[in-house]
Amino acid sequence: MRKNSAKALIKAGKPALGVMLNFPSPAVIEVCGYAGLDFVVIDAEHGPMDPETTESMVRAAEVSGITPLARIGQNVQQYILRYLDAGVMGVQMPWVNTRADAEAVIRSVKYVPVGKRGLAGVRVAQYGLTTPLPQYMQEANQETMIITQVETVEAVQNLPQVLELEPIDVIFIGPTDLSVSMGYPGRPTEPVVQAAIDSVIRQSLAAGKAVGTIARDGEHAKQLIDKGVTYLAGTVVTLLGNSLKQFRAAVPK
Ligand code: 3PY
Ligand code: MG
Repeated sequence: MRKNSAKALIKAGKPALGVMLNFPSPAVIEVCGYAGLDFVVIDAEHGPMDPETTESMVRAAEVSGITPLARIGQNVQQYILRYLDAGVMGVQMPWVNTRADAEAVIRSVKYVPVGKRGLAGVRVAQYGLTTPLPQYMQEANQETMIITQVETVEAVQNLPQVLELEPIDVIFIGPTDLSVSMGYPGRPTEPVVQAAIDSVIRQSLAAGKAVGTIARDGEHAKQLIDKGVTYLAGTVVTLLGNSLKQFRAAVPK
């Protein structure tokens, strides 16, 4: 199986800079890869990408050398499996509120003995043509990434139990949904929401887990790195939209 360079950075304690992409464009993934980003999250929670579209987007990631991950809106083994088999190298699962939710993700993403992922000679296994399946399974368990999201009050409360689970690579804080859950809908910069976010960061780092969240822009990414966040996800629509607005503003109508 291919090496997951974004995972290698995170495991080395170095920042990995990527984007969330919530529309189906292999070409945009190539642009992100050639721009030097470390990972792209194909956002099938908020975007329309099915496993077939995802497979084309994964090919674009492989061509341009960026690690493809998928955010998947249903914590269901058979559903997750088809994205993994298409070639995504990790799963970012939203709404992981309990230890049981987190354990279900692990079962779906990892093969035995860690989990219960179903095995076949699928695309990500190079159709079983290049590497014997037992070796491929070991490599896949090593290279795949698990990112679980904390974005509700319940998830914050249950964080200590989730942090005990070794196969989880990154605890990702979803500031927008957390703001809703805390009673400040759409206002993640409220001090009380920020305090909750900081507390999740501190607890996760203390437990030896990497932390991720949304970076609005490069400056914000640097501030987050200062707090110990190493999985930094911009969003293509925000970065592209802001750049286009600046371009527009340079030549007013
Ligand atoms: C949130 O802010 O709720 C997220 O899920 C970020 O992508
Ligand atoms: Mg969310």
